[in-house]
Amino acid sequence: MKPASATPAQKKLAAQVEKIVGATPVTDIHTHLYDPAFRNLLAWGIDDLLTYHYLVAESFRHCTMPYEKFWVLPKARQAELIWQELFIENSPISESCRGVLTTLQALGLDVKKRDLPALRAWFARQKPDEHAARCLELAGVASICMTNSPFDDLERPLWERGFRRDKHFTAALRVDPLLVAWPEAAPRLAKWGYATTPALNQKTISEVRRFLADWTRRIQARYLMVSLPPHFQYPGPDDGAQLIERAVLPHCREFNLPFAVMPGVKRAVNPQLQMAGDGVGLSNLTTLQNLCAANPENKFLATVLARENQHELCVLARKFRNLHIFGCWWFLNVPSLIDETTRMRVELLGLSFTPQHSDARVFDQLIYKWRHSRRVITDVLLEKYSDLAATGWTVTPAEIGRDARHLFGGAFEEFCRR
Ligand code: HDL
Ligand code: ZN
Repeated sequence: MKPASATPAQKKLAAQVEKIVGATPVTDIHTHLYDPAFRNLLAWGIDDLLTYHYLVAESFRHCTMPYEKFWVLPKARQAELIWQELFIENSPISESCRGVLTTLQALGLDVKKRDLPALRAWFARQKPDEHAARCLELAGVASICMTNSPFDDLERPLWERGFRRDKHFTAALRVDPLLVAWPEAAPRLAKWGYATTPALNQKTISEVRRFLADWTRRIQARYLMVSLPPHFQYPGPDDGAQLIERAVLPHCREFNLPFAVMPGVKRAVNPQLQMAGDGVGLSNLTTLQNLCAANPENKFLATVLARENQHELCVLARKFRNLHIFGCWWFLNVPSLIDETTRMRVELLGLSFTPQHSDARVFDQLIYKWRHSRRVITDVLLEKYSDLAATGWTVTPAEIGRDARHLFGGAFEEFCRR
């Protein structure tokens, strides 16, 4: 809608949607952030922002330095290299670069000086807890779901010791090693006291369930989550499919937890990029269809990594009420694809989905990831409400608020409570 030609009613609706959606707090259902108790795992500040693996990948499009030479540099030097390549020698026009600038501007910093030392000095003066609270406020985020893996040697000991939880942080039990690398996972569980063997006999299956139950209780998991390669098949004879069928799904039914599946990742397509080296592949979503159809008592959350899988994912959500789709994940988390995906989802699913999660790894990123997504979601909602108004159906501010709360975590909470 062109503002110049907008009628008074259209201008009033636009102002209402802007204000209400802009002020609706978000439940961020998938991030890689940590409760402040994980102090040494919590990434924040300018050097973590600049060395985010998205920017590492983009900087190697220009940088000719040998990968191994880059990886041995101190983080601050890596950040300086990335700043030089992506911000000084080339305009910071990509979504990841723009995000850094959105965040710095929101924090009240002057980016036009292009003064990295000054930016560093500012962050050095910030107190972590106060800074985190400011980021939550500026991002409009009320609750953050972490990604918690018992297989992470840095994270596991703190959970085993126990700590006082911060009320803003919930947990999700990440089980990739169990499902995509069982032969390596089995001896680790055995070392932790679970009588597991690589052979998936009944004893092993019941011990895997005990492992899942112990960790679900320990972290108070909201859901279980796995990312899957494009070719993953269910049902199937593979260890992963067997463990899903005989351990994960019965566990999720027993604890009434959703199982989040995220197909489409090709891990380490360029291992020299380390965490930045993963790629994307077109998934066979018949796997997800089979999961939903064969397990009507289970609840499934799903997001996909390939743009080309998004339409089929939407149609699957229309077929299965035990499927709740969410987010514009990773390589899809760019304005053009958030717009395309959210528009398609609203047109096919109404409001019965969760349009976004941040996937943030650096605390400050919450600001840009949510400001950029909120902008797109607001514009899509306004257009759809305007279409309704053209039929004579005028949404009320209360209804706009209800819809926004639904999209920003309400639908997810409702799905989890079922
Ligand atoms: O597997 C995942 O949860 C992905 O989100 C990866 O962590 C990926 O590295 C990422 O950070 N994407 O945004
Ligand atoms: Zn993630």
